[in-house]
Amino acid sequence: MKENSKIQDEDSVLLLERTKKKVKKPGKYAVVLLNDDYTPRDFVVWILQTVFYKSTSESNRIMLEAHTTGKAYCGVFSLDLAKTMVKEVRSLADENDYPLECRIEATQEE
Ligand code: TYC
Repeated sequence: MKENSKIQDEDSVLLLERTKKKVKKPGKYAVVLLNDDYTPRDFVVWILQTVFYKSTSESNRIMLEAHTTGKAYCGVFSLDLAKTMVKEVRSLADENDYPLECRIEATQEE
């Protein structure tokens, strides 16, 4: 069927039928870890293992990337999960008096 094909209904009203429905894919949300000068490296590695379930070597790699470039991606999640992880990182950092920060970045995957 043609897109926007016109269909006449019983009441002779012309209806415009959209045949191609635009389906918006659910957004994906990246959690990004930010560098700072005070949080110990070991703590950042522990956060990556505990909150993001990363292996020791992957945790070290991500920590070093944030340390050297200023930020590093921890993964892509649903918005709910990304929010929960950011909250978890903040509360663990607060409990330990570290200024470790992370944020959510919206991505739109094809
Ligand atoms: N830059 C910190 C230090 O030298 C370590 C660190 C790494 C902190 C990564 C935050 O996201 C971070 N102690």
